Amino acid sequence: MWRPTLTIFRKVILPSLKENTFSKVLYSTKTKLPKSTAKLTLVSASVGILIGAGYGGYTHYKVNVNKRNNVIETDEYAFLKEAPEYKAHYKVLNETDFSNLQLILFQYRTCPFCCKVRTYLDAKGISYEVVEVDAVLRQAIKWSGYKKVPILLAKVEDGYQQLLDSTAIISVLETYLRDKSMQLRDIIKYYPTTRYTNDSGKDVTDITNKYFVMLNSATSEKKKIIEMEERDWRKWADSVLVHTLSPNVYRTTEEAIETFKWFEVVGGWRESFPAWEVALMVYGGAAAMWIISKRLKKRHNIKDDERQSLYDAANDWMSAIQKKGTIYLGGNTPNLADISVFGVLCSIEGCRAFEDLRQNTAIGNWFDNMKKHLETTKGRVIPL
Ligand SMILES: N[C@@H](CCC(=O)N[C@@H](CS)C(=O)NCC(=O)O)C(=O)O
Repeated sequence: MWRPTLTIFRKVILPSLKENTFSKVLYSTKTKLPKSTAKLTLVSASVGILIGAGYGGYTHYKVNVNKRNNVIETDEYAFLKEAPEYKAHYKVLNETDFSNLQLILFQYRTCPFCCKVRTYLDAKGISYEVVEVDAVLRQAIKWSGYKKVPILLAKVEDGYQQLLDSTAIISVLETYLRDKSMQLRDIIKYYPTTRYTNDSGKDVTDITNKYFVMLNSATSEKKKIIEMEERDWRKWADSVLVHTLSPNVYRTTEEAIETFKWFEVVGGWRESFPAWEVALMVYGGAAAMWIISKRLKKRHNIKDDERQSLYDAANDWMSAIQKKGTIYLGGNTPNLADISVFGVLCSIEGCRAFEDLRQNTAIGNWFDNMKKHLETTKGRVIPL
């Protein structure tokens, strides 16, 4: 479940939960309406959602209006003297982890950016704790000024250092692992956060240098070319591949519901929320995302046949690897680009779109090799 979904949850579904009217509509439609009317139900639910979204969007605008058109360097790397109160859901423990890192990952289970960070930690054999953030209230990250996930909290000498943005997190940790003489708190100085207004008039936070791993020693020309290729594919994962996901997994109302039912299972929603709220999240979320995905499709120039854009992306990636004649883009072991592409794709692993992707492109082989590789590097999962 990624960004637009969550925004809908908070700004639309949550207010409607409070008012308790919208929830009644969705709850009763789930249990009583015959399947043939499901689409109609979704459409009417969506109208309500859009009205709510309009309100949510307006309040958001009011809060941020003063910052328009400025590029501001900010300090979002909160430093905490003590760990915030948190409840980890599980930990990944790797006895052979010599990184000296103590990490807590705040995540949504099926967010592609969180999947990227988990894939990185698993590929490097790092131990970490995982806190599943409730997508509606986001209580678990209230301590942070940063409103998105993933957030990684790293224990450092005199406290806890917040790291943010999946790509920056990976670059910061990779810089540290390559030269442990540098402290995380010094490394983040190479990755300042900036806030600016993008072309659509939206305030966004970004991190300078986030695709760069900082190296102390000079590298050969040959290595520089390899590193540039790795960076380019990491960027591609964030700016192309990730945008093919929503239009595909929410392509039809049926697929959108299927996708949300998969979120429900892997996210353990039934264990965490009452049945009526789960129904609301599944059917309300599916309705909202079905509509929003059409807008995203236009915004990101996804083809009329959305599957084709997904297949094209997979084919581009696979032809880069095939050109090299290696198992991974990184050769015999995955590099940061392999990790990023795998992370993004495994966020839709349980969806019909992913099954179609396997059937219609050659990506399945590479994906399975990645999975096998990660089984050899990842620690044991210990439920808490
Ligand atoms: N560039 C960020 C994007 C993170 C992101 O957009 N996360 C989504 C979840 S998939 C989120 O937290 N959205 C909440 C919101 O936008 O309010 C990264 O790579 O970590």
